[in-house]
This record gives sequence, C-alpha cells and structure tokens, in this order.
Amino acid sequence: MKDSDLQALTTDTNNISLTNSAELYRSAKPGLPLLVIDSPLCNAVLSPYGAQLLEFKSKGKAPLLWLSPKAVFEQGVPIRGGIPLCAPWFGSHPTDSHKPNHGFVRNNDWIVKSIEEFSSGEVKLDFLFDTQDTEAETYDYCFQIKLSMTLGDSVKLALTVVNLGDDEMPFSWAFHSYFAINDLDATRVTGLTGEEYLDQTKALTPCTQVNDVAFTTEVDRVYQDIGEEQSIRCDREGITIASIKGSSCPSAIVWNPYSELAAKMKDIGPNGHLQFVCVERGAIFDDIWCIKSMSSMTAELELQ
Ligand code: TA6
Repeated sequence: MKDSDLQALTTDTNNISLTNSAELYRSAKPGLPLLVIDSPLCNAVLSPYGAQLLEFKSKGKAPLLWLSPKAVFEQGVPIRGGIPLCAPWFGSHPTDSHKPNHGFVRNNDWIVKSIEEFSSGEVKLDFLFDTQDTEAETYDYCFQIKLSMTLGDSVKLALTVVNLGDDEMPFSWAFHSYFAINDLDATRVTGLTGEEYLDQTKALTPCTQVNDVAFTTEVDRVYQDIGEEQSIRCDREGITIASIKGSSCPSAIVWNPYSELAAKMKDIGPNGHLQFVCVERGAIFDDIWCIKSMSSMTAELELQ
C-alpha cells in the first residue's frame, strides 16, 4: 500500500497520524509506514505491513504488548513483538522447509480498507489481505483475510478468512501476541490447568498442564480444543497483567524462549526473554480450519 493512500485515510481522522518506523523507532531507513493512534481511550501503533498491532496502552494502564527494542522494520522480515498474525500455516510449512516460518501474511503488506472513529472513543481499523494481490508468494490456495481491530479500553480482533478457490482449504493460524511483563519468575498463565499439551521443546511429547504455566526454562507448548479464557498474572504483586478471551480460537500456544534461545535470536537478544511472554490463540494442529470453497470462517479475540 502506498504512503499516499495511507495519508489520504489518516488526514480525515483526529486521532491517527502516519509516521515511519525510521523516525519513530530510529530503525534503519527506509523503514516501514506506521499508524500512530492517540485517542481518548488508548495509545497504539500499527503496521499495515503484517496488519500488526505493535503497541497498545489503554489510558491509565500499563502497556499491554511487548515490541522488541531490536525489532527489524524491513520488507521480508517479520516484526518481533505486538500481535503478528501467523497464517496460512503455523510453524514450519508442512512440506517445504524453505517457506517462511509461520506463513507469509506477517511478511507482506496489507491494505488498510477503512479507519473509523466512534463517539465512544473507540477506533476501528479494517485490514485486507488477498492472495491475488500478492506477487511475492505462490500458494496452492486462493484466499482473502479481513482483519478488524477495534481499539479502546481493550483490543478486539475479528478475523474472517474467505476461501476463493474451488477446493476445500486447510488454514492454520494464530495471533502470536507478545505480552509485556517485568517479573518473569512471578509470571503465571492461568486458564490452562488440567489441559493436555504438546511440548514443542521435546519433539511434541504429550503432557498435562498440572498447575498454572510458570517460566523456569524454555516454554513452547501447544494446547488444543481449550476453553475461551486465559489470563497472565504476576503472583508477587497479585495482579492480572492481561486477560485473553477468544471465540472460535480453539488452540493456545504459550512461548518464552528463555535465556539461551533469546540470546541467540538477533531481534530479541540477551535477557530479552525477561520482558515478554507469548500467549497465542488460533486454530492449529488438529484444530486446523477446513474452509469450503467460496465460504468463510470467523474468529474473535479480545485482549485487555
Ligand atoms: O509460537 C511459538 C513459536 O512457534 C516458537 O516455536 C518460536 O519459534 C516462536 O514461535 C517464534 O517464531 P518466529 O518465526 O517468530 O521466530
């Protein structure tokens, strides 16, 4: 999407401005265009590249999301932090290891279809991704994704995927949300106790989540067919850092790379793992969506 198209969309709004990652985050030029929201209810930064919410803070509250200080703002590279959307596959491609991890929609430009401001103070942005507009990728299926974000006291995401092809389409996806924390030892994820999970650090060994999820080593767990709500808590302070509520998001993934892996990842780096946990919601593995020809499926997620 051209900067001039984005400029045209933002000039009519009171609370949204267009800026560039090179200026905002002192990232390498030319950087990526970003939308900056300063509304009565929240502050947020979004990237049309990946249709990714990068920062979100409702007024009077702590920042909800973590954006890596080492994030790269460059075409072809996913932005580390915020809420990347992984799709149409999760993790490595099922048959071709050369294809990008977590699919290609987080690594491509989306169209900003509309920006609306409501008298309630909420701001709604509609993003569109269409495989027919994406020359960079060849893919067996033809689809459109509509992603609506309503930003106010909370983040409301609504995802609709339309299968434009003649055959049924498998579609794996996840909102790979990075939540900001400041006390990893005391951080717990609730709402998954008693659930079965596949441990990605142990070649997908099946395990049972005995207590709330704690982080004393690398955690990379896939829970399937789970309940709607989880939360992230800080036990030491006795506070809830984030609430996560999904509808038609049957899977959850909980990830923290811990010290060794974080240090090896260029866009996280040493001690970066102390600043975030990922609690992702979507439809992966056995929960994968199968969308009939010319049909759609929809999911919603609310974070606050
Ligand atoms: O969701 C957890 C995970 O799949 C981990 O296995 C880890 O690799 C992480 O995502 C980050 O993946 P990325 O491709 O963004 O580096």
